[in-house]
Amino acid sequence: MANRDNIFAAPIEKLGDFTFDENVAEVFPDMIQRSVPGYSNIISAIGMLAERYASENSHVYDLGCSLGAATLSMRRHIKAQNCRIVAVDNSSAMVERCKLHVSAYRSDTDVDVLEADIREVAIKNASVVVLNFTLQFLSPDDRQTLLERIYGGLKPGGILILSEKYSFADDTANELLIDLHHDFKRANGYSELEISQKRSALENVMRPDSIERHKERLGSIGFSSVAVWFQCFNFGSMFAIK
Ligand code: GEK
Repeated sequence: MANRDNIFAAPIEKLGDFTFDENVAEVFPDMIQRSVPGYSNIISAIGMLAERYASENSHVYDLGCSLGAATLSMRRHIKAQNCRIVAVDNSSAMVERCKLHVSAYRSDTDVDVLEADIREVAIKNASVVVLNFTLQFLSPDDRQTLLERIYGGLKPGGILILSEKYSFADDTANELLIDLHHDFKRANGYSELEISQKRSALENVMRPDSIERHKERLGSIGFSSVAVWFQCFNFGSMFAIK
């Protein structure tokens, strides 16, 4: 069974910014499952989309792979021959564990797990690129540059799957969706203290964009078909096809 996330359960005197360290990696499956509405559905659908879009002799990227949930889902589904999955994360604690998960099963699809910054990793010959709740941790300029590089590295007809927490321009809608997300966390056993401490820790490291902003940016970079295929409260996932 996954270790339970109680990182923010006791009062923390000096609450620093959230980091993906050893403590977080240890409880990550439980944390993300209880914090991100629809996470398991998204992971399953990433596998389904990879099955459709991964093409022979191409690369499939999982950028900000954490423990490799999307990588493993894609590897289970990909039928194309000679496809290589490249899973990247800059947290050594995550990468170490991800490598163990990946090596636990054999598969015809090879996986490279790299400890690297996704802003620096070369993206080429890609049929599928996954950014599953990772882009939101980059600065606005870095978001733009990375998406441009992904577009450049995708083969024509290739797909980007981009899952994010969203903000909403309408204040009432924004507050309601944030409240519903907090209800979701309460229902999953998080206390008021855990919810508020996590919110403060994330404040400086995660600044969500609106769905409109995402669509506008992807469109201006050149992606042709952009659509939200999943949304629950202020979390969702879109695809963008080159
Ligand atoms: C999943 N996709 O389970 N370079 C590399 N990795 C980074 C960078 C960066 N610049 N910035 C953040 N990360 C996963 C979940 S979690 C989402 C992704 C969350 C990594 C960071 O180390 C962490 O592992 C991941 O992005 C974000 O499908 O915790 O909300």
